[in-house]
Amino acid sequence: MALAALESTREQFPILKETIRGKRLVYLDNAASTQKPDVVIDTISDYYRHSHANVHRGVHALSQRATDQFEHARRLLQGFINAREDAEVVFTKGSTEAINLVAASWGRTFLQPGDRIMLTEMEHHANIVPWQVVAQQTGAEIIVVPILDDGSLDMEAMAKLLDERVKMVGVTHVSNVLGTVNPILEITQMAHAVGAKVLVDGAQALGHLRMDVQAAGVDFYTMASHKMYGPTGIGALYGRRELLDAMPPYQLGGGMIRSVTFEKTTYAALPDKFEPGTPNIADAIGLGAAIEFLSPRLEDAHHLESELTLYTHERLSEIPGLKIHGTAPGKAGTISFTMADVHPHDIGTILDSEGVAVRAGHHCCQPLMARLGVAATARASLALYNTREDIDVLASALRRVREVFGL
Ligand code: 7TS
Repeated sequence: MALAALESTREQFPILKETIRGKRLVYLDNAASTQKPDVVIDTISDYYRHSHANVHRGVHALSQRATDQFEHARRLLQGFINAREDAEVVFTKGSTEAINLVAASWGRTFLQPGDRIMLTEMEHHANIVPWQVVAQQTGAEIIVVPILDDGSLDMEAMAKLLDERVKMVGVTHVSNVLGTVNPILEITQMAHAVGAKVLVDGAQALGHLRMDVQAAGVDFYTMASHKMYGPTGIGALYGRRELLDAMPPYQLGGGMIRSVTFEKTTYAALPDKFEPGTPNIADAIGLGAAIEFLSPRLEDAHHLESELTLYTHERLSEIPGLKIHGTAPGKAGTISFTMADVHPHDIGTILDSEGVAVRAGHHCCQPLMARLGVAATARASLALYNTREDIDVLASALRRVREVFGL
C-alpha cells in the first residue's frame, strides 16, 4: 500500500486523532481489540436510525429490512472465509462463545472416556478451559503439544502425540502472545489422517491474513469481530454442515425451534438451531461493514504489518536488557517482551504516560507464561493503521522506562 493510501486509511479511524496525556495516541493494543473505521461506526448508527426491528419475525417492512441486512452480513462473512454455504456461519458473541459452543455441543455428544483432546502450549484460556470442563464431564483427557524456543509449534512432538485416541485438535491460528502463525493445513492433514477433528481459534488471524476454511480443511473456525475492525459483542463459528447438523443445540429458546409441545421440541435448520433469542443484529451488520472495509485491503495490510513487525523487532532489539518472546519465522505483528526485572505493568504505565497504549499481563495464556518462565509480558500489537513513527515513539518511550528504573 502506498504511503498516501495508508494515510487515507488512518484518516478513516477517528479515534486515532485523540490525544492521550497531551501526546499523540500511539495505539499498539490491537491484539486486545482494534479501533473502528468511520464506515463501521456509521453503519451501526444508520441501522438504528433507519432499519431496526427484530429479525426473522415480522411481516412488516422494517423487520424484513433488518433481516436482509443481518443475513447479508452472514453472507459477507461466508465469502470472507470461503465457507461453502452461509448456513455454516453461526453468529456468536465472539471467539470465546464459539469455542464454548463446540466444546459443549460437539464435545459432550461425541467424546468418551479414553478419548483425547489435543491442545497446544500457546492456547488462550478460551481454548483451554471449555475443553477442560468437557474432559471432566466425558472422561476424555487433554494432551498438550509443546512449543519450541522461538515460539513455533513443535510439529515433531505433535506428530508423535497424534494417534487414533485424539478426537479433537484445538489450535490457535495466530498466537496472541508470540505472534506465531501456525501451519493450519499441515495440522488438519495430520489430524484427519488419524480421524481427529480440528478446531482453529481464528481470533487473532482474520484481521491480518486471508483464510480459506475449505482450502485449509478445518472442521471449525472461530472469529472475533472486534479484532478485525468490527464492533465488540459479535463473532462467529464456522463449522462444516455435516458436523453442525449432527450436533445438538448449545442454547435453547425461541428462534431455534421447528415445533414445540410440552412433550417434545424439534429444532430449526442451520444456522438458526444455534442462534436462539434475539441476536446482536446491529453489531452483526457492523461486522459486515468491517469485512467490506478489510477484505480489499487485507493483502496490503498483511504486507505492511509484516514489514512493520520486522522493524519493531529491529528497534526493540537495540534496547539493552529487552527480551522479545516469540521469534518464529513469518510471525504476525504481536510482539511480547520483558525488560530486565521491570514489571510489565510498570512498563505499560510509563508507556501510557507517553501516549503509547500496549497491553501488560498474562494475556489469558498462563500456561504459556509458565513455559516462557515469566509471570507476565508487555505486548505491542500492530494493525493496518500503525506506522514506523509509532514504533519509533514506542522505542523512545522504552528508553524512558530504562531511565526511570535506572537501568
Ligand atoms: N482466542 C485468542 C487467541 C485470543 O487472543 C482471544 C482474545 C480470544 C480467543 C477471545 O476472543 P473474544 O473475542 O471472545 O474475546 N485475546 C485478547 C488479548 O490477547 N487481549 O485481550 C483479549
